[in-house]
Amino acid sequence: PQTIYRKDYTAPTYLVDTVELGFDLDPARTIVANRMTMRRNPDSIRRDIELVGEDIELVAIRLNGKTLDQSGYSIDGSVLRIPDAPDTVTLEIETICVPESNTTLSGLYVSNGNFYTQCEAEGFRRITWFPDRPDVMARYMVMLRADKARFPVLLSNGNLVEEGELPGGRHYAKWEDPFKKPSYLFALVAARLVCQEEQFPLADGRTALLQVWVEEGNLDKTDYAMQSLKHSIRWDEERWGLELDLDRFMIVAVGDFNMGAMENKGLNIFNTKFVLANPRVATDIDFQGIEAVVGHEYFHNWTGNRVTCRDWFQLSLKEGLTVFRDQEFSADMIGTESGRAVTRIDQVRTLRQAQFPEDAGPMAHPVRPDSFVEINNFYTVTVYEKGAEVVRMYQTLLGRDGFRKGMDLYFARHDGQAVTCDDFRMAMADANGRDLTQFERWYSQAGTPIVQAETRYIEATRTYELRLIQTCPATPGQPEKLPFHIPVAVGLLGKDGRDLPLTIDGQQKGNTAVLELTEADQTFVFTDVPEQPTPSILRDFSAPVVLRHGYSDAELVHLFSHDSDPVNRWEAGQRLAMGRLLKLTGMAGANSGADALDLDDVFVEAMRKMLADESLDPAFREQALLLPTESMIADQLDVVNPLAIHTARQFVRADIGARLREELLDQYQANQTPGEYSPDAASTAKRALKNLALSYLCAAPDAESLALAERQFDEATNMTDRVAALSALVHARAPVAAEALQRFYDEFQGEALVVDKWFMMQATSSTTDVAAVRELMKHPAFTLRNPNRARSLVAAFCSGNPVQFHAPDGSGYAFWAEQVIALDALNPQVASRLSRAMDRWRRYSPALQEHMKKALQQVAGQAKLSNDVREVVSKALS
Ligand code: DPP
Ligand code: ZN
Repeated sequence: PQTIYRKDYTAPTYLVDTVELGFDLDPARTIVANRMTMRRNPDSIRRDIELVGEDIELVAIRLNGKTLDQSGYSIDGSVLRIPDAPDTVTLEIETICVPESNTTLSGLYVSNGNFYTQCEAEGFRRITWFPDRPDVMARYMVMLRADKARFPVLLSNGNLVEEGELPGGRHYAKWEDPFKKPSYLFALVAARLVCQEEQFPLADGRTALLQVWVEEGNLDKTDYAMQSLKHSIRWDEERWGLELDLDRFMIVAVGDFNMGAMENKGLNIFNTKFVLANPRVATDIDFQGIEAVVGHEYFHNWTGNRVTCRDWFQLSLKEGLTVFRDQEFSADMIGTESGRAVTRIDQVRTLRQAQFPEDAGPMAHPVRPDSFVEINNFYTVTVYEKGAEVVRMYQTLLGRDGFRKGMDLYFARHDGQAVTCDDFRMAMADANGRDLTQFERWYSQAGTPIVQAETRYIEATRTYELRLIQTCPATPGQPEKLPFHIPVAVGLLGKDGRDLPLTIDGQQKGNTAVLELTEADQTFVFTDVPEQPTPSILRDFSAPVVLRHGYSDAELVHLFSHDSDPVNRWEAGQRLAMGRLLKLTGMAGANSGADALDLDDVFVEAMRKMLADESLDPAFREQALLLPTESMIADQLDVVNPLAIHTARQFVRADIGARLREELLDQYQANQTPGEYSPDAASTAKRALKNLALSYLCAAPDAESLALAERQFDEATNMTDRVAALSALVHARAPVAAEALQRFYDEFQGEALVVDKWFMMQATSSTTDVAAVRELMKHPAFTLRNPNRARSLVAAFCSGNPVQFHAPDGSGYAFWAEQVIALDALNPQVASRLSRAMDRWRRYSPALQEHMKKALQQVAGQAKLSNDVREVVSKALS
């Protein structure tokens, strides 16, 4: 496969002004007629018309009305070239595709008998020949024709301009999108669907028609998506002054979908997982996910669609920015300071759980990658979540107002354009009169920077020195790194736990100072410091780095009890926990068992105090009591022993469960949410703490705790409580677990998203071994063809069940290889995600490595393999 480099970017040879698309939709044979008006791009050095196409049959091609025979064009792989074309042309192309056999879910495909499209990143070329690249922006007119009985609803981007009947039981609809857009934002839906709709007033006095389309039978699950959409529209108006630019905005839910959702102009297509919800079938986390993703896709209308990416290397331009926007939206929707802090803590957990490992593994890449084989492999936590951190750092450095000025300038300069990450950075710099040259390294250098902090208090001069030393580990292709521009937010706690007012260079900095670390080694001096303080460094997680500092337990307990910055308060607890978990992991590895393990009082008492502190938001207490995950622990170790990690973590959970039993029971009772279910932040927080208490109680499973879980399972009136109870029973290996699982399945077998939960819960239970997963795969409800289902069992096992996946005999890895190969034949994107489960294989014991390498080689040795999977496994092996 061919590697594509960012440095090789060249402008398109021809620009497209208008596209008229005609679809004669038939699952077995869809005819696509494409008429483009094109003109030569004065900025291009090459002269041929260049189009790309994939898996489509070319029927005819006409240039300015004249049919081209084979001497008029050439096809080389996926590229079609027409030499010697005039400066302006009308190009007409007729092609045929077969949606019903398109299992890749990219391009035009059929799901449950209905037509949908997915064109990002390069799916449009599977529909017609086109300059399928984001810097070609055109106006689209779309005519859809289909059988009326089977496909009563015909949708595309923009506005409906005409619809009517056709002979033979067919009908048509004509759609026109008033905005020019890149081809990846094209969409159509032809389906038997129903919708919830309403007219919604916009800030400028117009109204827009909002619709949420679902399959019949799901109309009782669309309220929350609709409400989230309205909140999103309002929030974008209020926080950023950005308005909906269309008269109509549609969300369509589809059960077979590779990603979470897609921001097609005016016609967002969503994985059902991020639309369908009611209390009976969806958990609090599902509701939060819907709000975030509805917001995310809606916010793309400005950050992505109106201003789009010049090329796919710039993906984070829209994704990092839009994730940042959806994060801010979710935080604002909660509205409280503590709620905002909890969303921030969640973001930090995601980074540590998924992005830091990516940045330290074979697929490490900069936020703006320099090369790729398959762009679909770069829809990553680095581009998305680290990209969002990079955007957040602008706001930290420039302040909220400065950041807004930068956003305004960005839109003023680039509305309607396809631009780069540099353009965004320049808008931020210019709007604020700042030099952000060095900041560019956040886009170009991969790897998680490490900031080492050393401190010194000089009593005689009442000064406090904070020395910060930054380094960044080597990553593939980048052996050496230059210093980053890192905002480090710092506070100093006095002995009474209160913030000391800060003075640097004679300037008052309040309680938190944002230091700008730009050198490899830099010392900051605080003056007028009355006593030896405890430093609270990297408040609010002000940069995506690893902070190292030799904190004593006493200092950590002090921070955990008092830090006014909730993120660092939480962080102190994580550090206390991680220290214990690492020590216990070492012991469990050496003794191969939990027998000799022991947990100290300092830690247990700190947790006890936190748990019972009713002055704190339950959501914060839940976060503070959550231990670092097994993968976060693994990330700290040179040689990973999954069983020892699991044993150590389970021991800590059980020990907390036993020793804090009274307090856990108290909180379990105190945080009940009787009455009608509501997914609001306060109720969600209570359920989270209550169910965390339940899971701790069941980690040291005594009969009473299991009875509590069983009762909760029986009496639950919402999915959050039901699934929490079931999960506690399953993970505790309770005698009733099997029967409860069966009852759960029987009750919810008609709800695909709940069946996914049912599979996932079993896949991630440490009692489920490979043989049991194979057994589950024979269940009539299982299929590899549906991405959600494949992820819920196969991927969940490979990525979320470390003990069984890493079974010493290598059976987990053999299973992985088999499934990657099977999935790749159906859906390379889903297969490629699964193939990432082996990313960190070099961190395991030599015996495990041997097995893992064999499995990787087995996949790499397949004659027929997608570029997607080949890129991942060859990078892992290289
Ligand atoms: N649908 C994906 C997202 O919104 C890709 N754009 O992030
Ligand atoms: Zn996005």
